Amino acid sequence: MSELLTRVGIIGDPHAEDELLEKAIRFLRGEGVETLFCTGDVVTGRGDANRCCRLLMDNDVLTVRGNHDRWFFAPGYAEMFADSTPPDSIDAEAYAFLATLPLTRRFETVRGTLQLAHGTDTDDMRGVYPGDARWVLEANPPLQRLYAENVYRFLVGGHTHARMVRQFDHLTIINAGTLRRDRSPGFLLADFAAGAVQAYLFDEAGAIVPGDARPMG
Ligand SMILES: [Mn+2]
Repeated sequence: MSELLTRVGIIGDPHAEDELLEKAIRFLRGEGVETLFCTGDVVTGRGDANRCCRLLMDNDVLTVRGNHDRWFFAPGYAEMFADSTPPDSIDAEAYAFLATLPLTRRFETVRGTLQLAHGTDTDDMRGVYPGDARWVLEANPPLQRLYAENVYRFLVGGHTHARMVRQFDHLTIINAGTLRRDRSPGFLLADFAAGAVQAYLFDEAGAIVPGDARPMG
């Protein structure tokens, strides 16, 4: 049996922000964090997506595929967004990395089983927002399924770019937000032994400052 996870660095949708991704990884490593997660959407953004892939590969960041990483391989992606990642900017190794990202990954923490996904379970377009009311949550089939199956104690997801820790009885959803410069970039350090999630934010100068600390429930 593999070791149970205790402290995990969680990086939300990078969207090609290679400089902030490098800073986040370096900071978390400096804090002694061994396990790093990334919720995907590596491509689409103004920075260097190829370098983001390189950073994720070289630092063994456990990454899942986002909808943008899926669209990258679809016809018409290059014209889909003003900041679509140019396909010819991605080298062969990064291309293979993006092409083989899993949709979800399962881990065991000291506090229970965890799913890493981009959206909610295998639906990479379905996020849970901090303000989702009961009727919205009830109309979210993958969330209802995860809740009913009761296999996972934690869902670490991205997609919404909205940083949050939200608990539904036996299921806690953790979202690290995004690294996009135009969307309050930041990341999380989740301590499953202590039961706390610490946010870190990038200020306007790109320096890392502590944000809220939230209990996991
Ligand atoms: Mn995204």
